[in-house]
Amino acid sequence: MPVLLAAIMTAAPAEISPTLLSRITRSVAARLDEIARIGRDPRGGWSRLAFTNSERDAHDLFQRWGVALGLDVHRDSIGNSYARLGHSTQPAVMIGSHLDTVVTGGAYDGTAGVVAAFEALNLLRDGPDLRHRLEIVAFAAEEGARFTTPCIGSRFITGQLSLPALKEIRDVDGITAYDAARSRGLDPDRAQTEVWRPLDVHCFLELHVEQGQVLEAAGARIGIVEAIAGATRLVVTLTGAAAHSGTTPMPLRKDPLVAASKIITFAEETASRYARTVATVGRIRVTPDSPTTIPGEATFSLDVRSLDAIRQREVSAEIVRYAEVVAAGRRLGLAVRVLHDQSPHMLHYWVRQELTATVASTGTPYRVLASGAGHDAGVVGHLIPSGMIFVPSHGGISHSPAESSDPADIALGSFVLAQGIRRLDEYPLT
Ligand code: HGY
Ligand code: MN
Ligand code: MN
Repeated sequence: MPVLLAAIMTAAPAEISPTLLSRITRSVAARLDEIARIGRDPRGGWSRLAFTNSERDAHDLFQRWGVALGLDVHRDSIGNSYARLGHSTQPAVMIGSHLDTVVTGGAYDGTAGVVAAFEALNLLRDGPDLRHRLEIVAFAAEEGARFTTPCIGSRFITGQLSLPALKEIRDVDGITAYDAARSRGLDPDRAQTEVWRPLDVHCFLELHVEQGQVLEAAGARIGIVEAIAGATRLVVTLTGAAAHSGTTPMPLRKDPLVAASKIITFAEETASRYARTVATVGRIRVTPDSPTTIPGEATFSLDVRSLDAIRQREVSAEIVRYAEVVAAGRRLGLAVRVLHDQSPHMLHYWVRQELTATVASTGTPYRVLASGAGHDAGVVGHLIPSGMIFVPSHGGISHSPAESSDPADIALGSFVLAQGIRRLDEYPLT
């Protein structure tokens, strides 16, 4: 019998003991409480936006956690943080997620994965040495909340986002991601010397809250992710003529906001035709933004996501074509900018298989599922074998102060992550 198959066949089921689960749960809850003190938003939830003080404060806490565990900690020039166990020159098993949030976001999106990584490392350090170096990573600027473009930290450090592109990405105030990073003492110009080299990394694993309801509805406590939805992100600007709201007859108006409302409704109707495609307008701005003035300009974001790469682009194009018709019919100017376009990503088969075998061996109810949300694993996975473990989100709520998950589920996920690392460590890739 081949060695690998023998190893899988003889792997003893490794259920977690109630004592161990409650110990990890207490540690998870304590870490979550500690990081929850950073970036609270008076409007509710948390707003640790990309390249802001609160995101950097969260990375400082990451460094303190690493030092407290005696790990080698460091930060790269775009602000990703690392905590390394051991000095093996072997390729690394990297685990982690992100610490930034959306505006008034939740306490678990990204954070749960970084907390779980520390718990998994703690579990592994007590056992036999791993063949590979174990390294925790917290990516910077994963959310598109500030710059619309997501996963800036992971894309930049894996060579999928260039320095010139970093100087083109702007927030609503016109600040570039490059200047925002430098304003926090980071040095993107130096990153070219730090780009990850695929042969240095054995695999990357990310635990994340599901942000959907599949696990909860199925009564499952662990998800193994097989695919991550793609995203096309546009900014649509309609230009008309600002005018007096009282003296301008309806037929003579050139109102970009009414046109935008028709396009937004069309986007909803179009995406609703397809089960695995969604379209969202999360931000809209009008100028001069005055109650007694017909707007002169309306600008809105459009986020189209799908697990079907062709459908993702077809729906985006259909909405843009409709916008062209509406704008022409109302004698409005129209500008459409594509800020981000990433295809759906299938996570590496052998990593999924090892993670699935791992969770099956623990006797935990699980599901294999797709992710409608984007993740750093979908970026790193373009170069490095990557896998994802989900834990349930209550009510599927996320990107909201009401986002919540059970620390016990995150603890169980940490245990499965640790067991998965041990299996993947043995996987004969390098
Ligand atoms: O927006 C997303 O897909 C993820 O939460 N970054
Ligand atoms: Mn996330
Ligand atoms: Mn998110």
